[in-house]
Amino acid sequence: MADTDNPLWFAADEILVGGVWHRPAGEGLAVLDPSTGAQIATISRGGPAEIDAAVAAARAALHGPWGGLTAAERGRLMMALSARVIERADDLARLEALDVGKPLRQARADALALARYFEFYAGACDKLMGETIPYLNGYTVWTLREPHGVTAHIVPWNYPMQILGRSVGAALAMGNACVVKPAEDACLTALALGRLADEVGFPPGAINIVTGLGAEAGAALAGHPGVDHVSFTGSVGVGRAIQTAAAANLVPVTLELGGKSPQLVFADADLDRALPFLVNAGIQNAGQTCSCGARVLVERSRMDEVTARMAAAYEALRVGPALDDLDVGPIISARQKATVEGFLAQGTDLTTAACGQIVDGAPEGGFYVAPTLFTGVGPDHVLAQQEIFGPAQVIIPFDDEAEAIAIANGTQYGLVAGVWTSDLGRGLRLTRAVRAGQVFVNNYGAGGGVELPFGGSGHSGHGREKGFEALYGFSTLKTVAAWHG
Ligand code: TXE
Repeated sequence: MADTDNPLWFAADEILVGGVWHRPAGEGLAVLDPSTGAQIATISRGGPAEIDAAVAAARAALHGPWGGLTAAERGRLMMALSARVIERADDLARLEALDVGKPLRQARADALALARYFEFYAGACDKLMGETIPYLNGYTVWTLREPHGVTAHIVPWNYPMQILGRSVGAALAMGNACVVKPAEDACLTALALGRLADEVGFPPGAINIVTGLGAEAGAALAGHPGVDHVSFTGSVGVGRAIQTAAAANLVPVTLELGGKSPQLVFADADLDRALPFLVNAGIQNAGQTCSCGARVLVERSRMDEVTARMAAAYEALRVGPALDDLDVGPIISARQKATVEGFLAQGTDLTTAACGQIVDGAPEGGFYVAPTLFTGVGPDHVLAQQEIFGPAQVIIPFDDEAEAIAIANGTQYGLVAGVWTSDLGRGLRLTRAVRAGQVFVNNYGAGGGVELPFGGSGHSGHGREKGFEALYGFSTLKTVAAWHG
């Protein structure tokens, strides 16, 4: 640890409003370590009053020092924050591992991704330009990209650092002032980021962070009349509630609501290359990943081989405490563990191809679930249709390309798809035919590059985060027509 052996080097029960850290009155909320079930911190239970104050502080920042910065100055601050995150990457990783339960190296990758988002968007601050438009004689017409104003960021618990980086990074780059409501199950790294932003000199109110429950602080933020844009990543049901709340104020929303993403394996696929991707896309972060490659669709002639090889990989998986840095950590909470187990119980009459192992000595109170690979699952079965959000995948055979496409597109989601084939023509055809916001040919995830726009359609939500595309979402366009005769 840089400062102290205590992984929490700041007061977790303080919230950040207008550049001031303070502790709201009232009982806080317990933060549990999913690896042990033990309480590791208490956070504040912010509510409508704290959200009101944070929105007002963000508005004031737009008219204060933050709003007065040039784009290049914003970029320098963001670059400084990126560098600070890299300096503290080990501390942030440890904090995230304790808070979310993700294996340490995955948590460290998330910290570096957070830094990379700020680096990418720092560089973009002064590079998004308007255009001039040829028009009637006597007029000069041009467009200006402007911030929405106050942006709300309601963040889930599965990738707190990455999701914060992609959404707050892009919003700040465009000059918005942010109000962040992290997930009650995992908000320690968001609070840490607020501290680091202070250290590098972010002006008061540019980033405000209010912890609390979704139904209280989250709902108050989503429907707040002082908010100009809402960015949400989370469940379909809450996404719908947020869009409804934002509709009252007629403000735009970006929704990223997860999926049931297919990985299509054709008979001519290079299985040696595909296999690690096929498995990792299902079990990374214990399957609690919006882009989880939960459905593995395999051309029938190679079904047995893929099943056997994936089963062998599953049997080698070791599940245990985050700080032991094994293949799979615990599920975030007892509630989510029960949800995942409820899904798995619906597969007991099916063929279970393989299970991973929870290591001996894993703490009794931890929220562990053994990774499970199912075969014999029809495309319409609940396990092949609904987001389990746990370490489980289904393998489904198909007979030809048309059937593969029909199964791939046969859910309400449309977030990500992977296509494995050595026929480039087929690979390209599939990129068109599959309903998804991101399609990967002979890979899955492309290393999670921050440059790649991300988002979905249908129940996966709408709008795009990441890449340059996010900058359009976090800004509005003003057209200016000047008559000069
Ligand atoms: O999510 P919630 P939960 C999916 C996944 C998972 C399921 C349930 O399938 O099993 O959702 O997870 C805030 N107004 N994903 O219940 O409730 C909440 O405080 C405003 C997919 O934990 O959607 C948290 O900050 N905000 C996903 C955030 O919403 C509200 C990531 C997400 O919590 C609110 C997470 C309300 N009424 C879950 N209620 C992905 N796409 O990656 C809650 N929140």
